[in-house]
Amino acid sequence: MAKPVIITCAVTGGIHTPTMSPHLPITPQEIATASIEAAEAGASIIHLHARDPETGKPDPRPETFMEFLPVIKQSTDAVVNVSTGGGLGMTIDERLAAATTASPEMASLNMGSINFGLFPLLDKYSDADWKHDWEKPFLEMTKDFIFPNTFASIEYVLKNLGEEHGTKFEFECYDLGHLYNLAYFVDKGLIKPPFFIQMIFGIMGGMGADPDNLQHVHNTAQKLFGDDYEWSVLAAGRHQMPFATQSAILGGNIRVGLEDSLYIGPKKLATSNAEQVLKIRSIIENLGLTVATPDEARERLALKGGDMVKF
Ligand code: KMH
Ligand code: ZN
Repeated sequence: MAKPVIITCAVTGGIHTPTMSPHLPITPQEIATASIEAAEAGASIIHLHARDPETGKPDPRPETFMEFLPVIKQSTDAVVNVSTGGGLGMTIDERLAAATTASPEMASLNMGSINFGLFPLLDKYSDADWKHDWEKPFLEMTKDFIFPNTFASIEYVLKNLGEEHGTKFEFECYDLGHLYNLAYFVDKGLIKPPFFIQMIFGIMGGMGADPDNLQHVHNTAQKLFGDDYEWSVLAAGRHQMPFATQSAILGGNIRVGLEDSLYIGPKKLATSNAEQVLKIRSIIENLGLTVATPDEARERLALKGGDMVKF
């Protein structure tokens, strides 16, 4: 029988800016509410970044995370996943600070360095549109920017967060080579099964959103890791729902949320994260599949448990 589908919802991220959607959660209260609604809609994992409440800029400060992490924990049973990707331009220690403070059940870990190009988004807006001064320069600088995730920094996170805190990872793979980077750390014994691979499509600088790419990455993961892993798919923008559906059909898990796409349909902004969760949930259930509960996700991913976190 097909395994229940684990839905991750990434509620705000560090890619989109406040001008792009009035529905993007910014303040701790908005992030908490969006997370609780997404969990109620069927997400078993909530992937979290923080933002400066005044400007909406990605914010690495543990104290900002601590304004919403306990609220989410007290109101839902969902697995809390703290990003170590942070916001483009942060140092590795800034990116790690919230997760090492909160000691969550899960955290993201980006498995290779890539050009991370957000600058094409600039074409959609004119100078009069920007709500905050930082938005335009932030998008512009990504034309000459590498998102650094070296072997040394990956090892640093595996040791200082994985080994020290028992936190398990959402391994973010934007390219085929990132699976081989992961395999290196598996061979070294620094990553132990079962591990959770997030295959990412449609980020400029990473793999394009072509269904053949998804099939090939999955085939490669199968050869490298056999039964040792769980896998999930996210695709950016308009590719979000089709790729999530393809993953569910192939036996994988899925990620949605406003971090990955601001839309619910062609030219139609999603009004909440829960709207996207409900949409993919309905597709999953119409395919004759079921949605995993947080405890099913915990068991399959061998997580330490919601009572072992520091928030
Ligand atoms: N923004 C996604 C493309 C992270 O937070 O570590 C990947 C991501 C990175 O979620
Ligand atoms: Zn993220």
